[in-house]
Amino acid sequence: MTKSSAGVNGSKRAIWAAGLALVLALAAWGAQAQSEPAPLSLEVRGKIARTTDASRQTYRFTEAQLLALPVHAITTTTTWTPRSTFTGPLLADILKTVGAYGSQVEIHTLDDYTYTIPVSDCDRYGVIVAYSMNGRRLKISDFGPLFLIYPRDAFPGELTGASGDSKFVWQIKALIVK
Ligand SMILES: Nc1nc2c(c(=O)[nH]1)N[C@H]1C(S)=C(S)[C@@H](COP(=O)(O)O)O[C@H]1N2
Ligand SMILES: [Mo]
Repeated sequence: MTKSSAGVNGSKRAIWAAGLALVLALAAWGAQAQSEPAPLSLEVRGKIARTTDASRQTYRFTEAQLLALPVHAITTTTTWTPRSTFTGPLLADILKTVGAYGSQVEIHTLDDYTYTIPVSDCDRYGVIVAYSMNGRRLKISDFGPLFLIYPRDAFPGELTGASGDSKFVWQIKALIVK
């Protein structure tokens, strides 16, 4: 090999190495972004006695506030997940925090699904607003950031089938108390 061709090969290798490093860095960054749990937040409006905004319409929970509520667990199968342990605050504690005085809760999601449940489900089933499944925070692509969980395995007659499934609302962003 002559001196000049070694120099050309060397700089080609350097360009390849730089390209490879860039591709690896982008792949690592992509994997990191994907594994990041979605930040938690929740807006509650409607028949509520306490609010956090200037116009007194909305109680906006921050991630810190949601994580500060007592943590409850429900272990159950759902139509979409094998038997798993879900954790998060009781819906009842969220409603208590905002001073909710209605009888229904209309749930709104990031994918614009809307479903209304009776407040009485809180007492009957101990419904939780889960942010974790088996100790891992729910990603938006995996029912997160917040997933309404009922103890389906404990009430198979009432909570399985199409009418039960519709209560398992994921990607929750807001609650309207009616
Ligand atoms: N965020 C969100 N949650 C949801 C839904 C939805 O479209 N978006 N569909 C609900 C309804 S009506 C049913 S029956 C079940 C079933 O949803 P799937 O058929 O899309 O799996 O999820 C419930 N939870
Ligand atoms: Mo449904």
